[in-house]
Amino acid sequence: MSNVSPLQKSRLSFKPVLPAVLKLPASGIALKKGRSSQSVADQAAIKTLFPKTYGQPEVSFVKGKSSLSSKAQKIGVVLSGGQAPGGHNVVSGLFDGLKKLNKKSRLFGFLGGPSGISENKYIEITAALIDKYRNTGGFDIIGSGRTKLESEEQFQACEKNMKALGISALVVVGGDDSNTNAAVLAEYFAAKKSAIQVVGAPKTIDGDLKNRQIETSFGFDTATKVFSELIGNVSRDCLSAKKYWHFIKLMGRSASHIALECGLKTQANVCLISEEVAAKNQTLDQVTQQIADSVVSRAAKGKNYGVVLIPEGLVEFIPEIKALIVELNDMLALEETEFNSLEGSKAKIDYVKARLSLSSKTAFDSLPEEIQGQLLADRDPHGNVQVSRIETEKLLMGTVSAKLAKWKNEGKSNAKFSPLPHFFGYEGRAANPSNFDSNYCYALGSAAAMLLAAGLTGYLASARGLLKPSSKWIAGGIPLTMMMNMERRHGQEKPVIRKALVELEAKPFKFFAAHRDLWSKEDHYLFPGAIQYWGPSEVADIPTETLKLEK
Ligand code: FBP
Repeated sequence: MSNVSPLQKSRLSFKPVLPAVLKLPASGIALKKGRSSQSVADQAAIKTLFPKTYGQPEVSFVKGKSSLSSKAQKIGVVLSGGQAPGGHNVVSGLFDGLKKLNKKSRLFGFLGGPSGISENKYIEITAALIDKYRNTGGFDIIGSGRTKLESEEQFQACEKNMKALGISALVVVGGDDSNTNAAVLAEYFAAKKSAIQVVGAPKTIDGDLKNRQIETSFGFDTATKVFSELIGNVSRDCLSAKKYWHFIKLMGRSASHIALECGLKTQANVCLISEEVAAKNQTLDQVTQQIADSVVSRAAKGKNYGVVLIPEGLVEFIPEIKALIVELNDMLALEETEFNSLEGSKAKIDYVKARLSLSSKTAFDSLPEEIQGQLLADRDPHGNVQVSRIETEKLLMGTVSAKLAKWKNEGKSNAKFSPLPHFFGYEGRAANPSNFDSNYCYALGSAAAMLLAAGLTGYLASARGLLKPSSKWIAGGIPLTMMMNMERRHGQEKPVIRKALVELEAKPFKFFAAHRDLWSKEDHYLFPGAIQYWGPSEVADIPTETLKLEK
């Protein structure tokens, strides 16, 4: 028996279509520079922290006389953070781009994420190796990790290891936090007059690394297609069995882009948007009421079933829980050693209860013990609560059940309610990339190779005009500092790439808001089905609803 499935075999031979300019011989690719840039906010602070890399211009590649270096180079690449479909194509696009510039150039992959650089764990990425991973999902070619590189010692170790290998540039494939690290590293190397360049690629299924210059992060397209297929299947099951309410938590960390995209694609009965909850200052009770209202109004029509989509980060946006989390984050950062020395969940819960402000203690006390424990679980290396570990779907199943029981006692409703929890996240993160993500990632990798050949550092590779066929995309680079602002992390103000949350004034949310009442009361489910790789363009190249509506 073969060790690859027929689909795997076929995807390995798929040839991504590059933006036309990147298909030209390297001697015909010129660099076009825009105006000097400004950070998205806190300009003075960011400029002071990034004196060498602040203010660089946006750049794009155009047909013309090349100023790209074709010197043979050794380049490092690292995959950072959560998996996102298409990561392997960033590596293959980078590999092919480097070889196009000079056949003698070599690519090294640091193993297991950023710690691979500081700990000197790497492999050489050869043609034979990359050919096994083209157009495949996952990050398994070199693995990934969430170690944050931030100390002077780590930077020195990275520099020493890369110099020993003869590496002149590093490509960081990561989300907002990892690319913030990339910006800091680029500045560090530039300030030390070290010749090591750093370029990033915008990765994350969460869709929150986007802005006026970056239209979407890679992986969002595929992951939301996988989740929407599953949600569509669950909705069809609802229509058939007519007996369950499915509470589906969807990955996405703080931002609700994934929930909104899946809501638009499947027209589920309820789709919560954390950013709206925050804007309306909705309490947990009000969020509960919104779902319970849908249960009751559907029950009145004999529909004792439904689908609720819950963004992973919801709890961080419910005002009383948000304030609680901010307090907990600061407390756990400042009192880390003492807190970590406590044995068992009960001792930890008692410890924080004794130290919380009155309002946060009230919010904490209102939560079931399981959720309390989840809120105290380890922070990620960037100091964030790991929202994937908080079972918000179960929390809401409980609060909705309680509200319906209360209404029953009061004689207000007798709705049948049988809820089931789901969490879709890991199911979509390592999926075979869609045609869009295959092309997008390959273009990003290729653009990264050209940015390095142009001698640039502190940039994020970009491809724009994404609703057009990939041959028409504009490839280039965006200065990392342009996307930065100051935010509170680990109890301190830090320069970070600004996370893009769902904008309530933008078209995707407005379209959703205009239709959700109907979707809540009636059965207007859509069944997107599995990702298609062949067939008519309207099914094989279907863009995200978010991108379509935004444009
Ligand atoms: P990135 O931000 O690194 O792309 O990760 C995205 C994500 O999939 C989130 O949606 C989720 O909250 C988190 O990773 C889960 O992290 P882990 O893999 O550590 O469980």
